[in-house]
Amino acid sequence: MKQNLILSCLSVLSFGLFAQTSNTTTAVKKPNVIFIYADDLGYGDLSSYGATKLNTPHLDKLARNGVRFTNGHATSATCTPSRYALLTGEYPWRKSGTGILPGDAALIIPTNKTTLPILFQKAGYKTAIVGKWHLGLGEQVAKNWNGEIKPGPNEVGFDYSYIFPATADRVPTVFMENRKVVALDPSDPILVDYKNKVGNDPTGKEHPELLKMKSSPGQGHENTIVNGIGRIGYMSGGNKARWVDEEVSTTFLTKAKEYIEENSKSPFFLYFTLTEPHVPRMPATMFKGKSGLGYRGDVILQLDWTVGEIMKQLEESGITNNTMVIFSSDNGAVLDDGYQDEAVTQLNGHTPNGILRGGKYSVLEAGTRVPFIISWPGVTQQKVSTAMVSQMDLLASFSNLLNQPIPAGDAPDSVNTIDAFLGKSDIGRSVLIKQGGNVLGKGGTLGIVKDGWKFIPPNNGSPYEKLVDIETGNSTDPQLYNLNDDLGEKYNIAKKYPKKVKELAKLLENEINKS
Ligand code: NG6
Ligand code: CA
Repeated sequence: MKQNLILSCLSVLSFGLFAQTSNTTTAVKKPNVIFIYADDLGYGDLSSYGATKLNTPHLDKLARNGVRFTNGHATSATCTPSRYALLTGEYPWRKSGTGILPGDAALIIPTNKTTLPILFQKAGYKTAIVGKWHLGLGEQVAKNWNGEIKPGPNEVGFDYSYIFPATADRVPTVFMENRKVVALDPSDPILVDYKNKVGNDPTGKEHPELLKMKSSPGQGHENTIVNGIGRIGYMSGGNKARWVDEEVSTTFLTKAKEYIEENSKSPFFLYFTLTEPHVPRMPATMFKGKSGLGYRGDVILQLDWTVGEIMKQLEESGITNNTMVIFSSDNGAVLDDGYQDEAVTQLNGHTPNGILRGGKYSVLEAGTRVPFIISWPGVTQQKVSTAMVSQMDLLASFSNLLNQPIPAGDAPDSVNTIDAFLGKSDIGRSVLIKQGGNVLGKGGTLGIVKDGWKFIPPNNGSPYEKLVDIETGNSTDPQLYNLNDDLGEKYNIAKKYPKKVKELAKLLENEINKS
């Protein structure tokens, strides 16, 4: 009781604080912060980013009211490493084991370092994750899914978690609330295995006739069938706990809205990580067929609607003006990523990655340059910003904004770019390293950008990922592009500018050796 009183006094005291940003000193309130993370949404997938075949009014409104970045980045071209960097402020390639994780992986986020949510906790915030996790759970691969599983999100800074463990195409296809599977019947325990079949559930390989959405050949989505969809990995039991894909997104939305409503009186940080438009794309029934572009288009419309519902909730809770909403994606777009869902055949001229070259998995721009929007009414400028910003820099930037120092050694690669994030400056990072990947999560070519010049060192990786029909950016030749004039990376000018090549090659090497 006494403690509660002290805590509430403290939070009243800390409600108004002075934050010193790099160029300006401004008195700011502690805003609520909602980070909305799309999964595999490309640079050209929103109408505010030039899409003409899809209309995304809610995200467009957010972009109009805030800062829309044209040079905003995930660190990596796949999910796990981008999310690792966002939460830890460390380039993922500094640490092994940060590639795309299977659904039974152990937690890869250190529990003794400052993470983005821990920073918020220290600044007096309540914190939550609702949505896709994909950073591993527990201490080891072999684990009992029927009891408490830790460490996980609750051990790395989230007071509350309502997640699914990995990706929607991976078992176990269940929700977890604060370390436990939701709606688990103890008499029907869950078993998960990524190597050998467990239990008697039919697999997509043995029974393709049971599938409501066919898997693409050779992409591995042909193991246990859940809700008529073949998954990566094998699972048995937990029948009442298994999700219905059509309800995944609305479940997360409901949980996020509840969280906002319940915490509207205290500053909170909500990490709201949607699965759209990652495979398997299975929109809520009311969105099926709405876009005319197949389910990939439909789930993007649903994603946009979801953002609108969150904005409505902020209005209803009376906290619109004191809430910063950040929207981005963990990597670029892919069409056929494992299921025959008409993403390719119903594309109708839509360009998911806009004018960018490559796509998900690629070190070329479309791998990591993504939609990035920040809106905080009355504080962020209303503008389009060309500042180079990275999701990894949110940690150091919030450290600055909230006047909450980061202990030495933590978040080593995160740079304070708060003025760029708020639209007060057009100068973001000068240097950024980008990480490609391959379809199995291995490898990952690094490229470097400095002041608009981009260099990709020569390497022996495959130049083309046939399974997903995407150029990777790998080449045995050194590649140099001037993104200021050639955002589509059409002209390799390495031969013309050997000095630039040398400078960037050295810089990349130095950055890599820093760890
Ligand atoms: C790949 C999967 C792909 C998708 C991806 C993860 C194959 C051939 N492809 O390994 O379907 O699940 O991993 O996507 O297995 S991510 O956005 O979460 O990184
Ligand atoms: Ca992703």
